Order: sequence, then structure tokens, then C-alpha cells
Amino acid sequence: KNDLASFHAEMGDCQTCHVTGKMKDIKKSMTDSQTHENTQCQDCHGGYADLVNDKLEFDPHASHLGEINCTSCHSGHAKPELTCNNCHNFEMEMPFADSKAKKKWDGDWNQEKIQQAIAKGPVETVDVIVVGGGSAGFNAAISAKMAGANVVLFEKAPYTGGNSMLAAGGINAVGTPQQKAKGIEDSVEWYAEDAMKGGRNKNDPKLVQILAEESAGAVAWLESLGANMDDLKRSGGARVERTHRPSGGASVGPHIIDTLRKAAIERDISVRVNSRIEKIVLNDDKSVAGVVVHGRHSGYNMVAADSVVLATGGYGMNKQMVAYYRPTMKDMTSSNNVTATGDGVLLAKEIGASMTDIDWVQAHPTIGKDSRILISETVRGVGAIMVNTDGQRFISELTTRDRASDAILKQKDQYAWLVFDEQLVEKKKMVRGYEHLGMLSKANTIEELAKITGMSDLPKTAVDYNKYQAAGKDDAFGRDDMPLNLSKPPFYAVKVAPGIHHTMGGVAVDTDANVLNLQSWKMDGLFAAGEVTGGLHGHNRLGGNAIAETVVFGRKAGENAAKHALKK
Ligand code: FAD
Ligand code: MEZ
Repeated sequence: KNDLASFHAEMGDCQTCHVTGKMKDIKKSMTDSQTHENTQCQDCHGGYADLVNDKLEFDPHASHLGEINCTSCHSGHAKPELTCNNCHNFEMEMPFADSKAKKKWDGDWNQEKIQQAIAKGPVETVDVIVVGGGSAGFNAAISAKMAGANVVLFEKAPYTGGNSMLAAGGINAVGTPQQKAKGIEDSVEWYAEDAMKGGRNKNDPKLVQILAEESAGAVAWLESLGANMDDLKRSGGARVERTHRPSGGASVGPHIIDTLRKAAIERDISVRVNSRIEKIVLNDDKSVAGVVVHGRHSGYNMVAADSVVLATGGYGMNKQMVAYYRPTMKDMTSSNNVTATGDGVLLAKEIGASMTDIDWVQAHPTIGKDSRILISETVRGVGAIMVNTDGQRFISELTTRDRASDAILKQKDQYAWLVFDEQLVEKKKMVRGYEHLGMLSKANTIEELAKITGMSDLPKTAVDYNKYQAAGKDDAFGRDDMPLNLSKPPFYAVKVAPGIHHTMGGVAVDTDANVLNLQSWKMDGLFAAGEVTGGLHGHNRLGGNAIAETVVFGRKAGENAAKHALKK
């Protein structure tokens, strides 16, 4: 057979990859994370960094996957299906793979096997179970471990990272040394006011206050784990620059996830991929008893714990849930990772949790047209202008997402262009990625750019905008921050349209990250953090507030879950 396993078998028996050479024992010996098999890959081929430097022309993991298991994509006995092609359309040369195949996603939850696992009883007992390996989950797991708990993190995908590893723009924080160094005046009150105003005052003010107060601590915590958050920009709806990300303007998500993965390994936290939680199990008194995990190799098993933290992310990739909760968006593209299937909402609802604002879904105005690739809001924050198909501006580029999306949908053909020049590319590393993906139109003059894109009014728009920028006053749309003009060739344009980006609603929580039931009482032992929860963002989230949420409330959930379990 022409597959990876047969190729490796030529070097020896099955033991080349597996713990044992005996067929009948392989399944028993294999963990869901395929830890031994991955170590074997690395023993022969070297670590990921060696591989990229020596043998690959470009690094397919650089944009967001980072250091993940080799077996996430390189499966042995079946033709690999490429994880990347769930969002991209690469024709990738990968040994033994079909260059265009997409990885199939998620199976059905088998209720009979779930019940059998519960009846059999737990195969393992820990203090805290964290469900989901995005930023909220890792922050919870690390915090629970640091508080003295024995922790396991379960991740359903073959890799950790979720939507968090796609985060582009940054993390919002007020009162950081970075703001002070740039002389930016800001306050907790302003942060909270901006979040409330952006959320159309539907946010839970108590949650917003905590987010604002603890945001600087969140950045400091990430830095203490090894992250760099030295670049500072402004996001839509914020009155000052408070969106932090790595120096040079690199994407925030992959960097945070890399940092958290390493921090979890250093602290000996058991992170298990290919492990989907399909049930939260309760005791007769309704306190948490544990979960049922469906492991790729181990099958259905119950794991007991007094505390469970739900950190499963949103439902932006679950078409049925979007169609049910927000039918007007059901046919929209989505910027989300395939992992965003709303499992946490289903798991929590099933055991009586209450939901907040569950029907509020955010459209991001600038997803690459006809693609799933987000063009970060910070491209506008750094200086890009947004124009319609005729090349005319139609709204302040720094307005909130709901307003920008609505405005685009009112333009001809319901899409827009972002236009910028080389000055912006020099400040913003991630734009190189868009170029690499073939998304940018490029020309040496604005006139030429207008010609190749059909935006006949673009030259006049650029002259007008440069005038406003020089005067520091946008007479057309009142944009109050215009860091760059359009003057340095080459000039670029990228087509954008709104698409599903964030699910604001979710599981109801209190300020200690306890999940609330239909009577608004704490559910004993159940905690939640991150995009699976509702309440913090009201009806419209501001850019940069979700990553801040995952750190602030992820930490809180982990600490309180540990406290709860250790007290029992
Ligand atoms: P996720 O990071 O999505 O992690 C959830 C994890 O749980 C996933 O890995 C998933 O596989 C796992 N999981 C789900 N169900 C189960 C189950 N049943 N069993 C086990 N595991 C399960 N926000 C910002 O503030 N700043 C930004 O710059 C920014 N940029 C963004 C860019 C993009 C393209 C996208 C899509 C979002 C962006 N956001 C940004 C939003 C932000 O990234 C997310 O809201 C946030 O990362 C969610 O983190 P989380 O930990 O709650 O969930
Ligand atoms: O918070 C976000 O979703 C964000 C900043 C996204 C982006 O456009 O970069």
C-alpha cells in the first residue's frame, strides 16, 4: 500500500512507530494523543524547527499551527486529509497525502456508549478537568495547576489552539507599561465605557468592570509566561490605543498559544488531544461528578473530578446553531476554526445551565471576499482606508464592527476594498501573509491600482484622504485616528466582505466564572470561560476584548475550580 505506515514498515516492523510490534497490542498501547508515535517521528526526523530549517522551502505552521503533533496531519494508515484545507485551498505537496483533501470533522455523539461509560464508572480521578485547549482552557489549566490541583485538559481536535490560535489583532489592556511608554492616557473607566457602548449597553457591567480592572494583569501574566506584547494599536470602538500584540505587529493568537502550550508542558499538565468531551456527569445532588470523554483510540470513558471548566469556544462554525439562533447569518462565510462547533453550549444546556444572549452573533466586516481568511481590524487601525467598488469611502474605518458590516452590506455588490501602501506593510508583518495567500492587488501608482480593481474614484479619494490626514481632521466621516497617508508605493487593495466571526452569547456565568442554572444559582463544580460564555460583550464585542476575556476569566475559572476541588 502507498501509505506512510507501509513506507515505515520497510525499515522494521510496526515497532518503528508504535510501542510494540504486535498488531493485537498496538491499539491497547496507543494513547489518544499518540504520544509515543510522535516521539518516534521526532527521534528520526528531528524536532519541528530542524525539519523546517533544513528540509522545507516554507514553514506551513508559521502562521498559526505552531509546534503541534506530527500525527495531527501525517496519519499512518489512511491517506492524510489536510487540516489547513478546512480554511484554505492549498495544493500542498505532502508525502502520501491527497494534496487537496480536507480533514473530515466530528462524528456523532453516541448516547448508548456515553451511558455505558457512566455505568462502568470512572477510569481515572483528577481534581480539575478543563474542556478545550484554546486560550481560555490553557489559562484555566495552568492557573488550576499553580493553585495545587491535579489537572487534565481535554481537546477534541488533533491539535490545540482553537479560535485562539487564529487571533490576529491583539489583546486589550489598560494601564500597561506599554501604554505608559507611549504616553497614552487611558483608564479603567474609559475601557469599561467603550466596551459597554460597543456592546450597545447590553453587557453585564460587573463582568466588564472585572475585564477592565484585570486586563493589565492579564498582559503581565502572559509576559511572565514568556510572551511579548510590546506593539500597541487602536481597534474599532476604542478611544485610545490599547490593543497589545507581539513587537513588529505579528499576530497575537499563535504567539499566545505557543507560549501557553510551552507553559503547560513545563508544569507537567496532562494535555490530551483527540479527546472529545460528550457529557458532563452530575451526582444525585446535582454537583459535578466528572465527564465522559470520547478518545480517538481509547473510546468512551468516564473521568471523575469535582470541578470541570468549560472552555470550548463559540459556535461560529456550527451551521445548524447559527441557522437556529441567528437565521439571517446562516449563509455567511466564517472566519472561525472548524473547532468552533458550540459543544460547550450543548453540554451545559443538557444539564440545566442558563444561557445569556445566546442569539447574538457578530459579523466581522473584513473577511477576505469569498474566503475564510480574516483581514485583521488592525489593518484599518494601522492606517488602511475602506472604500466601495467605485473607490469611495462610506464610513469611518474605526467604527464598531456591527456598523461597519451593515454599511458594507448597503454598498453595491455587498463588498468593499481596504486600500493601503507600503508604509503599512512595513509596520504590519501579517500583511505579508495576505500577499503570500494571493489576496492582494498591487500597483505602483494609485491610478494603476484604480484601473486594475475598477475603482474609478480611488485617485480622488486618496487625494482627499491625504488632505484630511495632513490636517488631522477627517471632514468626510470623522475618523479620529489617521496614522498613515497613501503616498509610498507600491499601493495595495484587498477585497473584503462581512462574515461570522464571534458568538457573543453563551453559557451564563457569574463574576467568579461559576456556571449558573435556570434559577441563576451556581452549578456546584461547573465553571466556564472564554467564547463559550455570554454576557461580557453584550450585543457587539469590541476587537481585542475576547483574548483579554480568555486570559482574565480563564485564570479565574482555573483558580476557582482548583479551590472548589481542593476544599472538598
Ligand atoms: P477557542 O480558542 O476556540 O478554544 C476552544 C477549544 O475547545 C478548541 O480547541 C476546541 O477544539 C475545543 N473543544 C470544543 N469542544 C470540545 C469538546 N467537546 N471536547 C474537547 N474540546 C473541545 N479576539 C481578540 O480579542 N483579538 C483578536 O485579535 C482576535 N482575532 C481573531 C481572529 C480570528 C480569525 C478569529 C476567528 C477570532 C479572533 N478573535 C480575536 C476572537 C478570539 O480569538 C476568540 O474569541 C477566543 O480566542 C476564544 O478562545 P476560547 O479559548 O474561548 O476558545
Ligand atoms: O478581536 C478581534 O476579533 C480582532 C481584533 C480581530 C481582528 O480583526 O484582528
